[in-house]
Amino acid sequence: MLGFRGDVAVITIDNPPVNAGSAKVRAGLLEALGALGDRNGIKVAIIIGAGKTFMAGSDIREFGAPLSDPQLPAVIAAIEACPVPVIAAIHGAALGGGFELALGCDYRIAQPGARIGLPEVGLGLVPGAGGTQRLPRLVGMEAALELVVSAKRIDAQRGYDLGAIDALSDGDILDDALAFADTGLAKRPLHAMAIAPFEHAAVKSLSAKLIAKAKGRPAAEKAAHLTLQSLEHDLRDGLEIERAVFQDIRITPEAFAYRYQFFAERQASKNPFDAQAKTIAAVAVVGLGTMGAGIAYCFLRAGYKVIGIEGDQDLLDTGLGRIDALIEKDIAASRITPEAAQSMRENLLGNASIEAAKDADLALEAIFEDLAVKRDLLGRLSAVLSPDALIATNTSYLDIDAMAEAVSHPERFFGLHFFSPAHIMSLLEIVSSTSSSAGAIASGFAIARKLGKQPVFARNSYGFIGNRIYAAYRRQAEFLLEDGAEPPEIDAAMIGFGMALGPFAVSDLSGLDIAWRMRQAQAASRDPKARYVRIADQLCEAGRLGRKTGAGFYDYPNGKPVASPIVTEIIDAERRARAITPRTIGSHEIQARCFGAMVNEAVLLLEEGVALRGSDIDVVLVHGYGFPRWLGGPMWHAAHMEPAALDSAIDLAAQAEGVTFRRGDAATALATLKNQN
Ligand code: T1G
Repeated sequence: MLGFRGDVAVITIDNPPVNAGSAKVRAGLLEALGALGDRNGIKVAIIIGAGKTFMAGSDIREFGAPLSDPQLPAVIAAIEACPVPVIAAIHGAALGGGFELALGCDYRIAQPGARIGLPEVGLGLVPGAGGTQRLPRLVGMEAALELVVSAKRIDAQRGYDLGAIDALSDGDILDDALAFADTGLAKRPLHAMAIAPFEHAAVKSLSAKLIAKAKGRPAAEKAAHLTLQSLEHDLRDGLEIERAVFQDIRITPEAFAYRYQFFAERQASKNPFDAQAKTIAAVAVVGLGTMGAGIAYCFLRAGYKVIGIEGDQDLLDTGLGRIDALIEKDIAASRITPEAAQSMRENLLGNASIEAAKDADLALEAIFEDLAVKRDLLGRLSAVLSPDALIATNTSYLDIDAMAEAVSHPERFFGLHFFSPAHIMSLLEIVSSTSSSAGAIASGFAIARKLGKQPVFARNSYGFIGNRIYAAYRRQAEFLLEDGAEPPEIDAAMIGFGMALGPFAVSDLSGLDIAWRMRQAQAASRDPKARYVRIADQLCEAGRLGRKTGAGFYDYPNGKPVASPIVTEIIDAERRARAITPRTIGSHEIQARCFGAMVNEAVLLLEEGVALRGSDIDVVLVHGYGFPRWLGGPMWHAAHMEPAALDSAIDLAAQAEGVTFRRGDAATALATLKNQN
């Protein structure tokens, strides 16, 4: 949309909700720029976004198919060719192609909190419209590399400090851009700028560090190379090389998987019920252990009032100390300002009695994972709270229908399953009991949004979505132990698959006792015919609970994990007791069996209605369990595997489990995903 304010042209991008740079937007921009040439007396042009943001980037939905003209580089070239200086007036976000469009302008003015950056590598892409070529000319090679390869977003204030933003606007962005336009601007295209001199060795090591941090993914490597290469080409050649790399990489399976996850996250974030969320201002968190303190901190950071409750004064003091330590840590890391910390402290009350919860809009329990203890607390809590206050449990696997029986007005009770560490992990399972109301679940989704968490809806099931799939994966890893593989081999194979950590390293990190308690709780109902591995139980009985006790599946002589002869002896003894002749098991079989176990459990969760959709399961596994994002998630990866390879993986896992897997309707579930772009 082209308008005029005196001798200033104002071009407005208007494509709700985030002004994604669709084909229509690109055509509109080109038309508006073309019209400028026919208009006399115009001395400056401003490009601005309508609604809440400048331009969120190119339209990701277009990347799976041939891109229609005009493509973004052509629009940016038209900006650089525009006879008058062009100002990008940025509010909200200028990301990816949005930021590249702004880099094509002669000047950039922004609101200090506006977000800028090149997130492409985080989508398995490289910037495709000049980001790797223009940014080094503006901010220097090191800062450009950091932004391109890390895909991180920065606020415009930081952009201003780096030289990417010319002026900051603390008022109306258009008014301030008009004022800026009146300061005698001249054309200043970036292609005329040279890249400031830099220390080559330092830049090369920075590049290597950034690529390693991105797990060496192809997009990170290519983006780093393109950025470094900007030094060797004039801008025109560099742009052509960059565009060619972008066109190739955007249709790779990895890029498809990343885009799938992007949209899966947003779909999972939508409240599945059409109901009003309750307004929540004050939250009582009962139980301030590691999890409870982290959860309380999440609520404080999001601006809620928090009543921290523990069983006695000592426990309360310790719990409040944990919260304070989290505040101090974030101040030290400049993640929060001292002023924000102060208001958090003012919003935090501690009390050793659950009576203090009486005015809370939501009470959340994060106490010991024992059903009887939780039921007792929930009964007492529901008597203290007002009848319309919500009650949530942070249990990670216990039966929330059994808990709901202890709650008066059980429709207000639901699960808010945080992942440890609660203040860092993004995933939040919103769990419905059979009596949870739509309003309670809607409130859970509203809380997740305010906490900046990634919500996924789940119905009640042992372990909900994530822990149930992870338990199947861990069982399979333990079968592999009995069959002949060693912990380091299994962990290495699963890291080779792409998991952030191997299953035994995870057990040692999170503590073997958590799963041990889960198994003990299940003992009575366990299928006697099902294969059951006792190795982990024996480690727990021997006090080897993981890193926190200095030993688990591994020894930690100097804090580093090493294979343990004690564990080897326990494994050998179990093999003998089972009359299993250990055999060498290759990484391919390890990966296939572990993956097959995950997929089978995932499909069963869909069949049972515990998960609403396969993509939700993928969001859970990527956000909560370190499943490689570049594979999209277990369901997406399964949907795109060779069918024979998938069948073999599930069959291998089933044979090892010793029961016939209810394979579930894998074909339907996976076919649905396969057709998603
Ligand atoms: N393309 C298409 N749809 C998009 C989109 C995009 N770039 N960004 C958001 N949406 C949709 C999203 O799916 C959702 O749809 C709705 O907009 C609101 O999004 C050539 C190659 C800007 C910070 O990576 O980070 O440019 O669910 O819920 O919380 O070099 O959207 O409502 O149907 O996230 O207010 C680079 C991605 C692209 C930025 C706003 N850009 N977007 O957050 O809203 S690649 C990005 C975001 C590129 C060039 C390269 C966020 C946001 P629906 P939302 P939000």
